[in-house]
Amino acid sequence: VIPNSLETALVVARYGAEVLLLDNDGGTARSVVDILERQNALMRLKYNGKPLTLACNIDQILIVVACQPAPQWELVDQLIGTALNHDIGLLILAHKADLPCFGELDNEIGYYRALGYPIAETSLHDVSSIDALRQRLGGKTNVVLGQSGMGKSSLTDHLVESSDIRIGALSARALGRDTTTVARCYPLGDATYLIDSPGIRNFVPARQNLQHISQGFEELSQLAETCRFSNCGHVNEPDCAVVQGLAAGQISERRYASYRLQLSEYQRQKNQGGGVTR
Ligand SMILES: Nc1nc2c(ncn2[C@@H]2O[C@H](COP(=O)(O)OP(=O)(O)O)[C@@H](O)[C@H]2O)c(=O)[nH]1
Ligand SMILES: [Mg+2]
Repeated sequence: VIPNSLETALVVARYGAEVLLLDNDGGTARSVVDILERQNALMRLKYNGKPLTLACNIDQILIVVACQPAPQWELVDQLIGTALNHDIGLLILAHKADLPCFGELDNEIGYYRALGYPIAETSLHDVSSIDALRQRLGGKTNVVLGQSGMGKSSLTDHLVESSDIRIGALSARALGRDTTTVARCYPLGDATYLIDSPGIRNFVPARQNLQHISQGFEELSQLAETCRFSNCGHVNEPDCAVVQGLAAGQISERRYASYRLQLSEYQRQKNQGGGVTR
């Protein structure tokens, strides 16, 4: 039995060697029951530009988006790409469904739906939507990601408080001074975990090559098959099927702009010689 093992687990999860499972039977002593091999790891950049593990051994990324504050869809695209690159499951949460502006999400959500990504509409004010969400988290280690203000922490609190697990002393406490950067892992029972993430402005997508970027844009990749050059970057190459498809409305302007943004970020990181991580 390791005292304060939740804190230990947070440290270990964060520094990324492995994940500890907690046995919280009885709620007093917490023991480490297993140490897992690291299957995947989500990184963020530290201020010195070095990568730091945010969370590891993730089964499902919950991408939270709401109409308020104004959503940054490029971030949603980036997170979709991250899940696909890591071969981690993804679930897009169209959250705050109770807000009058909710319909403003329709276009983009509809676009993602057409691409085949799973979507759940949730609201803290709609118990059944949270129950349905809980079903989709079962047996998995889930991490909530998304821009600040989308409702990640309140959603996490809600799920934790309404779970059967007596969280009490297990409530994840911030680790010292790092309150804004630490991810917190909450057990929801039945081998289900939920990790709330802090601000992800410095979130580093694991993109080592251009394929990692195009993998996040399936509609673009499909068109790319008929580009003249197999290594076409879809910017100003001749006979580019993507640029033609854009003109023909087969890919949205917004998604294409998002692709271009990732492309330039990737080039910038590469020129700096850092930031590209596994
Ligand atoms: N109307 C509405 N507001 C919500 C909902 N979920 C969260 N919020 C609010 O959104 C704001 C930001 O929530 P927070 O959890 O701090 O977002 P985070 O930055 O993503 O962790 C808070 O004022 C919450 O009360 C919801 O389902 N409906
Ligand atoms: Mg938060």
